[in-house]
Amino acid sequence: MPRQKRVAAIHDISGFGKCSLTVALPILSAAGIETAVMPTAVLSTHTGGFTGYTYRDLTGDLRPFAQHWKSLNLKFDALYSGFLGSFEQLDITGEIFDDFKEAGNIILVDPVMADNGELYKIFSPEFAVGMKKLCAKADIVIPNITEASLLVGEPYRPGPYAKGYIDLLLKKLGDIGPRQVVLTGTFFDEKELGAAAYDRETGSISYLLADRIDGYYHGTGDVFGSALLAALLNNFDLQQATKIAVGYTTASIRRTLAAKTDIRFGVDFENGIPQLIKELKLG
Ligand code: PXL
Repeated sequence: MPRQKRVAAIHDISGFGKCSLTVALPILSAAGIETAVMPTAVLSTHTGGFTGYTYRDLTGDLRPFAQHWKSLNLKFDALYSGFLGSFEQLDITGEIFDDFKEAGNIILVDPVMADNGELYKIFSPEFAVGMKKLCAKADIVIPNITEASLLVGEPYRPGPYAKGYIDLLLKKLGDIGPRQVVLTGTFFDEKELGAAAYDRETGSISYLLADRIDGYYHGTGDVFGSALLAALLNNFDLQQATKIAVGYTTASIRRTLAAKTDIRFGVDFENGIPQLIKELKLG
């Protein structure tokens, strides 16, 4: 039996509306990975389309969490950050990466801050500058196109995209520091949508696309990122892991569309877990 892998997931916990930790924890756990959680904020729902949500910022807890984990001599095969609850958390998360980085472990940053050409209302433009610094410490970054354009200072364009634009974003993101980049929301025509994966060291770029489903569903970036990390930690390479994550996310969206669920409520990723486990060769 190989040693069980362990992840530290640094995201918010939104009580309702399936995203961040309520998605990362079940997916990674189902994939056999021990998942320690460091909540960055506690909300009653995510911020996408709901009003009146509660918001408890946990900035003051992050360093004490990390210090306690350090005192226990905990080691992580991956650190996975997503939605951060305040501007200060960008630097604190960077310090946590420095503390827990080891040869061979993976720092995966999902620079959650924007979508559809716009920064989320709760973030200021300086947040994008701080996020770029955090991405410089990552081994892998997984932005959507809006986040990518903010990080590299290219104008945001709505799709369908020219390959040249996607490849430019990938290369400029690699220049920030991470060896690998996965760009979500990539599409070249109206029929297919998925992700582009780039490895700066080998120079390889691949496009992993699936049939496109209309509509914007909340939390899909977190479903994608969690499945991608689950596959990487189960020893799939970047291209294979991206393919698995695209397939899993698309199937989750398809079930949600068929059920006519409110798009703010998140996607039905749960009923895809048995299939994901098969693809990860765990079942
Ligand atoms: O899925 C990204 C995300 C995570 N957490 C919170 C959010 C969002 C996107 O809006 O609001 C609280």
